[in-house]
Amino acid sequence: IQVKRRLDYQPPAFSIPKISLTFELADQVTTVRSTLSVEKFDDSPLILDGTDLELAAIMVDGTPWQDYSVDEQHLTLRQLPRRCEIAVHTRLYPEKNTALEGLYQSGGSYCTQCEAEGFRRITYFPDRPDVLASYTVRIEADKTRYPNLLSNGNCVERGELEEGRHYVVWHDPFNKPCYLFALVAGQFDVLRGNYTTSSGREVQLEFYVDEGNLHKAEFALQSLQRAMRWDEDVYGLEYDLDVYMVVAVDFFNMGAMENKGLNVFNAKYVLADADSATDTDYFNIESIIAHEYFHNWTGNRVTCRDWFQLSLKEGLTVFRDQQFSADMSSPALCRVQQAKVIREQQFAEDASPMAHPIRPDEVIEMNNFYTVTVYDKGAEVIRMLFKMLGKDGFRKGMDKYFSRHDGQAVTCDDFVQAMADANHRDLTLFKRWYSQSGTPQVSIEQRYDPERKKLYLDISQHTPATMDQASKRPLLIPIEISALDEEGHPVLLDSRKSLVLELEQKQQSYVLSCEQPFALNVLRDFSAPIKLRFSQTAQQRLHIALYSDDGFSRVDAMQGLYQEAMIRCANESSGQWDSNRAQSLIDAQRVLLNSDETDLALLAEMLSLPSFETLMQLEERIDVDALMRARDGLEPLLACANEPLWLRRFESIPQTDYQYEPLQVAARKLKNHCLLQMMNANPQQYAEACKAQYQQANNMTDTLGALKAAQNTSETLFDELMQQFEQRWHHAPTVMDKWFALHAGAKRKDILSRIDLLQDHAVFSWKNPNRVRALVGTFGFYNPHGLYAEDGSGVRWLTEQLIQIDKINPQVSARLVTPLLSLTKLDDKRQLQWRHELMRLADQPTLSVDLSEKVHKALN
Ligand code: B3K
Ligand code: ZN
Repeated sequence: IQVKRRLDYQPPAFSIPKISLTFELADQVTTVRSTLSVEKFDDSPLILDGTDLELAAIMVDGTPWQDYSVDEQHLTLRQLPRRCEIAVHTRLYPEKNTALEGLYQSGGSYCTQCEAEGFRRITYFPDRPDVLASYTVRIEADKTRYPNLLSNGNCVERGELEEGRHYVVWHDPFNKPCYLFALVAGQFDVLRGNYTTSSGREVQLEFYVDEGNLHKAEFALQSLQRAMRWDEDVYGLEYDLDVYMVVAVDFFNMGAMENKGLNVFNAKYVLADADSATDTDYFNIESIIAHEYFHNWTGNRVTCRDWFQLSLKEGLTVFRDQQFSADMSSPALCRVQQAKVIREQQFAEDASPMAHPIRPDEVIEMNNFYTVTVYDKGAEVIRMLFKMLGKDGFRKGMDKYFSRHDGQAVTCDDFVQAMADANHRDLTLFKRWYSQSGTPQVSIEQRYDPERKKLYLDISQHTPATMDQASKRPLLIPIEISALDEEGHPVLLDSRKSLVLELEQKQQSYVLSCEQPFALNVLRDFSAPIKLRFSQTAQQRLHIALYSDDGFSRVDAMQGLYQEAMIRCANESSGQWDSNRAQSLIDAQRVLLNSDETDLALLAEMLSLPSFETLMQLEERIDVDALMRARDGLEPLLACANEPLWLRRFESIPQTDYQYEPLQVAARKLKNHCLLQMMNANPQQYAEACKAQYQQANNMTDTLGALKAAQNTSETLFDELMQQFEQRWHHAPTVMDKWFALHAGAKRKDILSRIDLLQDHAVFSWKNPNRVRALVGTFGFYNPHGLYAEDGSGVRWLTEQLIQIDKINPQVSARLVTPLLSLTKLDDKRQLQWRHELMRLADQPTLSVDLSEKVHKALN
């Protein structure tokens, strides 16, 4: 096992300006003929990457070449002339490829996934992002079974071959790294659209979907058109080819892939209609379609020098898709969801053996670093820049970045430098966010002097050691702050409605002039990915929830209230509630339920408890049982206390013709939360209402709303509705994923035997990552009762599945192992159980590199 280090980077000693590839697709075996034009800068041997390839021939400038050697990972060619043409023929077996990396089969079609290092599974090549080449690709296949033959760029030739075969030739005029290569062959229905760029270029938009699914791709097509317009409006970035293709496949390891001009998508992020997709599905489709499109500039035109720089394209592109989603839907709700991801998942990663900076220093398996740290914390780091430089300053920086680096493979430093230069700002200290891992803890102490009308703030920061880095230094942390008076009106701070304090040192004091504030609204807009310690009374928190003009802060204030109460209840009375303890929460919810709040989505968020997974991140060690008891106990308590109000709100939201639009989304969100609370309060009484909603639902959001309301409140109703769901949807595996997930997330004694049974379900398949994630992933990530079962049965079950999955698809097993890595937070007994299971994994004779990197980190 080999560790790669960021600081060991060496530029390539050659260039490959051109590659031409011919794929002969045939049953069982595919032949790949590759011709590389090579220019060497010195006399060292040419080392090409290649994994699991069958080498058939090597020629240099047309004659067979003998001076080479091959091992498991490389083809090394010696004594080559400085300029030459190397032809390499290889054979591969896509049908046997269950890892879904390189060339593989999905359903009846061929497709590829090359990022990060999958191209070496297709042909011998320097599989690194800083080797940019121009690609010409010829695909040959049976014409009836594979009428659609696709690759990157523009189609330049097509024709017939013998024996019912045909061929198509593609040329991509833009130089690209091999991770952006793609090939697809199959039989699809094509939804066509078009787009005219602001400079008048006509672009054909094509969505390739399984036969019969055309109407389900309409929303994705419209999302693409919106994203194309948005990137022109906001960043002045236009599309650069004549055609933009999106292919939806069922077998895919993640969400989607931004291959130049030929995106490959997990079908669940392309296909939607009201009957089968939820509001969240629609949101995700729009945002992922945009994300992959935005990569055309941030990722493809300007790419990464090496994989340690992954956040260069991912953090930035996530930030861009977040901006887009905010413009298309509810900005406040978006921000709330983004903060949730950071607090629930990224903080967990920081606290785990997989802790790493957004620009990692050491990597064994690159696929293990497509993480919430690189992506989402990476986006938060970009967002902080945006906050500090302002909209116009940020845009100037982006313009500079593109004018300097278009067509290049660059580093995170290059990006920050462009931002710094365009704004004449020294960002040296800011760059530390790229090299330091961990979650900063910021504490704020406040004092007000009524005579001088001065607010004194003492702010300190401290980042606890992480498993990858022992010592930490202060960071540049922007903290956005405002204040409210007793009536809920804004109080000016230094004559401004809100301020961004740029904390730079371990400890800093601020003096702000202001009239007597009643409540301070700090970390507005989640202005930094930190944990904040700031003590406030329940009254102050409710005040912010009611009157802040920042949606994130309103929800955050309520979350703070719930969290504090639950943690205290867990620590002081081992999770048992008495009526006093919950009273301020009940009162706050009553005020909110009675308010004339018009943003129903925010209202729903303010009325929802933080997830158990978020609570886990609040303290260094957790009494799982007490905390779970506290959360489980609080839900029905709050539900019962305001029962009539939940019902009234529920009844106030009528069913309408389904549309995916912000107001409707918000109303459904609140309605379904109310239904859940009604069922929490009194399942007998509201079973009929729940059932009625299920049966009358005209959209999947309401269908799922009913199922979730029954999931943990009434086993009989849940089973009855789940049976109906299965009858209606058993023919649609992607929809059945929701059903598998509902089963796997249920809190019930017999959970393990139920999910064991489900593995034999006709629709289930170990080879399909969506199915496996729905069943095994949901259990591991979102069924704390199952996972933390005292006898260790949950974690044992998860381990057994991982052993099996790892033999099929290491990327999937390495992702699903995540819950097993967070053991240090647990009590001694569970730590032992967790360790035992990790050791069991480590002892597997054929553990994948992916899984082994994580397991060994956790055991160290
Ligand atoms: N760039 C791809 C992710 C590739 C993951 C490789 N294991 C999708 C995206 O972030 O847009
Ligand atoms: Zn991306």
